[in-house]
Amino acid sequence: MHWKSIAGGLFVLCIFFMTGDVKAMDTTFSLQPSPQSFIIQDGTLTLGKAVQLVFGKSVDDDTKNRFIGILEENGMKGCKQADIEYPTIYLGTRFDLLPENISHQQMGEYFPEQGYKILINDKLKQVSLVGNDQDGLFYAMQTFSQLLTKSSGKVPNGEICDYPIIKKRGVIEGFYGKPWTQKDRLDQFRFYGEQKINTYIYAPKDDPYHREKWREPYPKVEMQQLQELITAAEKNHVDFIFALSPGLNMVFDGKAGEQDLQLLLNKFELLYNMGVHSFAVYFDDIKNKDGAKQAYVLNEVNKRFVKKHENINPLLTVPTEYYTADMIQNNHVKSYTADFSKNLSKDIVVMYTGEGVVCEGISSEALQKVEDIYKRKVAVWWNYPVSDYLKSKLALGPITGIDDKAGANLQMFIMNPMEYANLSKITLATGADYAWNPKQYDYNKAWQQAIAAQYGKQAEAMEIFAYHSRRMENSWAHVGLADAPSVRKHMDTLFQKLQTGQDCSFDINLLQQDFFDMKTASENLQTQLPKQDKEECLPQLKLFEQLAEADLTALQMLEANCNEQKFLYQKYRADLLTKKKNLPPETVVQISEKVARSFIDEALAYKPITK
Ligand code: 14T
Repeated sequence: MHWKSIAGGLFVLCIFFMTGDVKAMDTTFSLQPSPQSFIIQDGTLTLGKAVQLVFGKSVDDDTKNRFIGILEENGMKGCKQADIEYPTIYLGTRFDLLPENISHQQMGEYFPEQGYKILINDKLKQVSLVGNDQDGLFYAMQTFSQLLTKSSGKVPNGEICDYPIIKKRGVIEGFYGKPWTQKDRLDQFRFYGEQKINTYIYAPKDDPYHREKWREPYPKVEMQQLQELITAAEKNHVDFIFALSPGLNMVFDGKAGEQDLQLLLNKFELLYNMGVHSFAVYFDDIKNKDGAKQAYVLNEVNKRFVKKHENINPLLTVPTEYYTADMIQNNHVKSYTADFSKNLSKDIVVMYTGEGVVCEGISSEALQKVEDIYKRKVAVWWNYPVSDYLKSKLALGPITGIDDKAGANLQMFIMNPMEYANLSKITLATGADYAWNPKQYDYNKAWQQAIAAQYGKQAEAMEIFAYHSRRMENSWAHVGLADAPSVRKHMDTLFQKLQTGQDCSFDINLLQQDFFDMKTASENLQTQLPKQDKEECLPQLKLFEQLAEADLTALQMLEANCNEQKFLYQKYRADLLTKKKNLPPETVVQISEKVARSFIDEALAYKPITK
């Protein structure tokens, strides 16, 4: 059957493109997450004036409306009639009748979960988006949306064949501090849809009903808000996982123990009835370390709740010893972890954070070690960009350090973000890219793409700012790329040349440019950033500007030193000391502490002219 003959029975819609400026075509189409394969052929299909839409039978109204929304966002307008003259966009899943030029066989005999194909053919004036399942079709739409925006409606002939490597890619609102607002969360879910992030775990440490008052049901208003979130998550193909952290005061024994278990089940039941299909019970950061009893509670929840309901995903947990250095001592599995892992039902999913709470990365050997202890595949709870343990600093770098072999084996990759919802998105977009395709992941490229996509005209300034705020480090936490390594290198070269008496005018110029760029970036961001983004980073932006100014003075001072201009040197030195004194303490606000900030002291310490 010719597919146009079935079109009559399907939803047919005509969309007009509004004419706008046609930008030069970007032939790289830096799509994020990066697709598994994108073959571009000669020729382009111009979706210039109007398109007709043909939806397969399996496509639901939400998906249709979402696609129409995507077209409208790209400056197109719907109209009621179809016209064969116009290019056609077909949307469906493998359960639908497909256009005759894309037989099921051609779509691949085996379609991975959440996979999709996009075919673009200018001769046939046809675009086809076919998902393996509803998620796949949704992701095809998201990819097509990016392509449409980036090509300004002139899409290249070709074929995208795509599917995720890590099947559950997500975010856990699991930090200490001010929980995200309702508005933040709704905005995040839309963003997750766009980034193909499909999991959100509700576990804000400072929501009293999640931890301290876990027994109590949510008041009416909170219930309504949760309902709104659950619905919004579903619309964006995000699995909303509801978590409780009862460990602060849960009773495990006797009648009181049974009562507490029942209260937990009651609370889960309420959320199940609101449409939640995934649940978690967390035991991190508590005093009680009875592994066997914690496992008993989880097994009971599994037996009496998860298994009793249809359509529920495996139960999730995090143990009290949730990082390797805490599970193992002197090469022996500690008793808590031994008891917990031995007793825990095999179908309960265990999350862990790596070698440490906040650590450099995860190798596949390290992952294997934990999987050997737990005798199951484990999930990763990744503590970046979370900043609750180093509140003065923002984590604005890419996800790094988890090797691609480990990644390919993960059944779940979940990031713990900052309490700053908008600024967390830089890292989250890179993590989405990583999890979709760990082998092809390029953290620099992913990071630049994320900033470009999120900050538009301010991208350049944001990249300079974020470049100085990536490393998160204290006595026990070590994660993220170094802050501004290229600037650090310029500084090191300068000092080296100064010391050996070489000509350093070139290096002074390089650094001067660095510092000017920092100052300009900071000024631009302070006036141009959207309100919420600005609020989330204003202290760091102001400090960044102060540091850039102080660094410029430090540079002038070093130059005067070089030229043995004693008077000038003393003047800049006094100026620099004042600027240093006016900096806020590092415990309050912090950025580029080993580069922009330490340059001040390094310059002051460099062979002062005293004579
Ligand atoms: F269970 C976990 F996997 C986990 O990471 N728990 C907390 C988490 O809520 C928090 O956001 C994260 C980063 O600070 O680390 C855990 O909490 C800690 C752990 C510490 F060892 C906070 C401070 C610590 F010193």
